[in-house]
Amino acid sequence: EMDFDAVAKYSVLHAKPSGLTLQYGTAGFRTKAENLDHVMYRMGLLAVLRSKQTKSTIGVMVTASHNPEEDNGVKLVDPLGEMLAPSWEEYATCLTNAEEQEIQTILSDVCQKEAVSLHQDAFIVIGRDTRPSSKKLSQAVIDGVSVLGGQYHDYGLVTTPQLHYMVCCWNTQEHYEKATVEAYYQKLAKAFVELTKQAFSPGDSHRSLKVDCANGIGALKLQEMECHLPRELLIQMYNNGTKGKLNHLCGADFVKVHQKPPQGIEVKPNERCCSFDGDADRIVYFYNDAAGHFHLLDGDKIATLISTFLKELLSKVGQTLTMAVVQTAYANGSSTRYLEETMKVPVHCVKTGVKHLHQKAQEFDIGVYFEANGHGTVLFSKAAVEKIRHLAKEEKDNQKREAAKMLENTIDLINQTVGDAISDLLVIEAILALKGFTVHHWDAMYTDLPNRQLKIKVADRRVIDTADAERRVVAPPGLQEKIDGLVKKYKLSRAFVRPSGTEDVVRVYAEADTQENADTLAH
Ligand code: 16G
Ligand code: ZN
Repeated sequence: EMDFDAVAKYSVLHAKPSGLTLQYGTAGFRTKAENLDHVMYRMGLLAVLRSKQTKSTIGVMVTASHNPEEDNGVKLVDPLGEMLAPSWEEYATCLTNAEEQEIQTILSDVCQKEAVSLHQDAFIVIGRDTRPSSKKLSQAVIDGVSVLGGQYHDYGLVTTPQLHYMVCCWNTQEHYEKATVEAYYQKLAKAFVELTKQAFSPGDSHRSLKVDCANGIGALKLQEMECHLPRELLIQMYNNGTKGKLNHLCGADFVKVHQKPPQGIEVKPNERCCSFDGDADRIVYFYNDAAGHFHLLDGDKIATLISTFLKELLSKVGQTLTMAVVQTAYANGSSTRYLEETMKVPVHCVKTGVKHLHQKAQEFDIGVYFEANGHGTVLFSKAAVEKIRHLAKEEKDNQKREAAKMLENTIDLINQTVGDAISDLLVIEAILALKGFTVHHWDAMYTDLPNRQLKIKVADRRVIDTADAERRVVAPPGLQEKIDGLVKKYKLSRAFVRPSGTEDVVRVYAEADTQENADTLAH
């Protein structure tokens, strides 16, 4: 039975500001922190129902990722560490916007529609980023969980991907004892050391990497990770949150959008640098060349590096596992072309948002997915993992067995639940070390087409409807024809518009043979 009196009593303590409506968007709820207390409480309630329904541990993460420090947000994490199912996103929106007296009815409706058995136990794990508002907001989540009799574990300060990983551990029988942040570091460190065994030889000079931590949680957690890593990898952290403001003039989103280095870090020529975002689920690399020109190595470059590495290993192992790369419309045309034509790796394009990429990537033995903004990971099917683990143990041919072992360590180094800046960093550093690549070698795999992104405020962005993985507009009528007409005027050109899922704007993307043409086309 649900204790409706208690629900009502606590709802008053977490009152909804009047007139406020919010939507569970691509990344959960996100807005000014002061408007989120009731949302947190109600997501605590909903998480309990979802946990009872799935008979699994559910996660609640309090963060607004790359958004300004004054913002905050929340998202629910489903049993295997993946994003919340779409039908439940609707319940989340409905519950969040309900007036206090409607809450009970909505909870009852969800229970009925989803056949939630109320006597089932519920277990919720909670995490938060370093925003000043996060602690109090996560306490509101706990209030919601407790009022419906749910049990919980509060992980406190963790990166978003760490929380996703914990949820997955709790729900996989064999692994639930590994549901600690310490076990996460140990697993990654072990895989990294084994994978890079052949890369670092004694007396080697250090491979150094400068990391811009966006003044966020990534700084704390990378510091903890670093204690477990071999000394050959020298990580220097900047924007660690002791001085600067979260995401302010730094972080992966800043670097990607402004195409320049973050503040707070001195970038010497040809030095390898990278930036995390505010909750450490995104990473992009960058460097300045000898002439002082800035080079960005975004999610597309990362996907290319990783899939090239995996493909080489697969061919050494002599296995015909299916592999594909999943991108969005924002992927640079050069990356798609390089993957398809040079690497002969199939590429699929899906709608923006991690859940769409994740879902598509699950269709292959090995699915590499990255958004250009630096969010991504690699998924290995259960069958592929079993096959690779078996070969790593039993294969008689030495070379094949060694390649299988490297694949096995790569699997263990990757956080398959969601994009993870720390795990992705280690995968990239391992591959670069093994290949003896400098950041310049990596960058030279292909040359990005010049591109431009703009955002435009319109009266109602919802009048724009898209199809074909957001690459074509189907409404309002006539708009696509106009875009086609403009695109035709330039070489190597491509452009699309789509309504943002996180901001009240329309986004414009254009690429062309020169920066000037990309800019003109976008404008
Ligand atoms: C969210 C998405 C991200 C996407 C971005 C697009 C998740 C966890 N995050 O941050 O993948 O790139 O939205 O934002 O799905 P937009 O719709 O405003 O362009
Ligand atoms: Zn993020």
